[in-house]
Amino acid sequence: MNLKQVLWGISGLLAFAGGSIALAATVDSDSDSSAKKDYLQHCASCHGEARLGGIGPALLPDNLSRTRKKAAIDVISNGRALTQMPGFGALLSEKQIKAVADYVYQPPKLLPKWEAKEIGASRVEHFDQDKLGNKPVFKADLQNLFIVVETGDHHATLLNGDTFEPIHRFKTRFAVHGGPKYSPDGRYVYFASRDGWISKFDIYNLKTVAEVRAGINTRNAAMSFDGKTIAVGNYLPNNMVLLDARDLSLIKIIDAKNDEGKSSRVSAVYTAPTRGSFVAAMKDFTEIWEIPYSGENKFKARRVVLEDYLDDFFFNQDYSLVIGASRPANSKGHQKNLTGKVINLDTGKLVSNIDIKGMPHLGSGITWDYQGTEVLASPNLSKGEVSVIDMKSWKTVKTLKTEGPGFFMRSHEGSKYAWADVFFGPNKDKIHVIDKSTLEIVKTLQPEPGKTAAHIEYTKDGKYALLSIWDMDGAVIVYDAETLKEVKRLPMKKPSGKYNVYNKTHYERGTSH
Ligand code: DHE
Repeated sequence: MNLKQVLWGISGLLAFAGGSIALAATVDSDSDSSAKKDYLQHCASCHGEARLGGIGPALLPDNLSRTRKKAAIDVISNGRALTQMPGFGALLSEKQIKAVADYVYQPPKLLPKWEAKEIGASRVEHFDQDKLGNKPVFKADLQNLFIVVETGDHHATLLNGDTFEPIHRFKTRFAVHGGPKYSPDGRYVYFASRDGWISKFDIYNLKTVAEVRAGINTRNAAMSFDGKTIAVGNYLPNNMVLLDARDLSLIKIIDAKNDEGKSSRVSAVYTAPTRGSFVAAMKDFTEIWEIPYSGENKFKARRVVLEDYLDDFFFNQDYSLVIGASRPANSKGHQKNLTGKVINLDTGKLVSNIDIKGMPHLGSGITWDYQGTEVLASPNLSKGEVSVIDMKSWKTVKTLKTEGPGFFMRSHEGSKYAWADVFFGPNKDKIHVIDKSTLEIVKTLQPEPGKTAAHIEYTKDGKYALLSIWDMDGAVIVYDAETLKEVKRLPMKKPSGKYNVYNKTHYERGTSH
């Protein structure tokens, strides 16, 4: 072990201070540039000397892939509103600020390690869960609660789904992404942040009870059907991390490495409740992996080798098929034109092609019954259309023209409508309402001109649909799902997703799981 490795090891020893982490000193002897000195002097106390994050987010190229350098320079100069990030414009020259930005976009000389030791050291139990009460400290229908993620200032709101009154607002980790996952009884909710933090929140007691950092750059987390295990899919390191849902202690790290020794980023991991397993999508080799969470092969990955890459997918109702957006095996990384494929999850064999071009967002697909068959509707990230596919013949029943590419779709068994947003382009402030029985767009709403309107979630009974106005000065708007009239508007800070306890824990067909 050389000096650098020793120092990386030391940097992984995390000390908790008030729920945030402080990284021990790391020195990279090869680089003593002035930018690095400025970084160590001004940034390291919050972002970690090894740039792995602390009270501020990790500043490694992978973690910054969604932030343009120009925006980063602006944040370093002027600070970030509603966070603890101060501006350094008065302290550092423009040249120094640009050099610090260049520095944080450079890959580190050694890939940071995040193994059992680092995961274990990051874990904290904020409360003794056995000592917390078993009755909610508020009155509401516990099945009709919503968690609303507010990405604007990294908070979440617990919302009463009958009165639409906020019950509690609390801080989350920086940049929570993907759907938070509920325990089967709905008492706990688990959040995953892009920087790898998994936080367990006790809804009954309104407290974050435990946290662990399961990776450095995380995609998402899935909850097992029995509520016992959480699987975390990571880009960095290339692995899946299984955690005990009770205290977030580490069960197992599964390296995403194939037989040839090639390693892959894990695009996403989902639960397949009827199979008692997690299913993970691999970004860098043409495989999907299934990890049973019960039975004799518990936690042993089964590799399903495919012809092409499949990094975003959806399941049929019995979880025997995955319906995915596929990239050819010889393609490199990101590509604009994907094709739809239906794959048998047991054999990895192609069942059917589906006729969707562009970038179908099948992970956001929903299903409903239509004229004696079941159809799947998927938005498209690069084209203004929604595809409706027959799940028996796999033929396209209809392609609906929308006012631009969309991100999310939603419906509910109790509603005759499905909603499709227009997330990208000049019409991002519009949202379409589709009649599920005619497959026609029957209404296009523009709830707040100029501001992105996206992501619907229904109440437990399907009678109301909640929409996000995706803006710092944003809102959650409650619509009567029948009349499509606005019922209430709740101011929120860039609300992204919202998640209804009943719909999620009952795997409602109209929502993501
Ligand atoms: Fe997401 C879910 C991937 C960008 C907001 N997003 C998911 C899931 C995946 C995914 C795999 C399902 C995980 C789950 O819920 O367990 N998202 C990706 C991407 O690959 C992409 C395009 C690029 C990236 O950098 O990751 C991407 N996503 C975004 C955003 O830019 C969004 C709009 C804002 C943000 O928070 O980063 C965004 N993604 C969301 C939301 C969900 C989500 C709100 C949960 C949807 C749900 O209702 O379940």
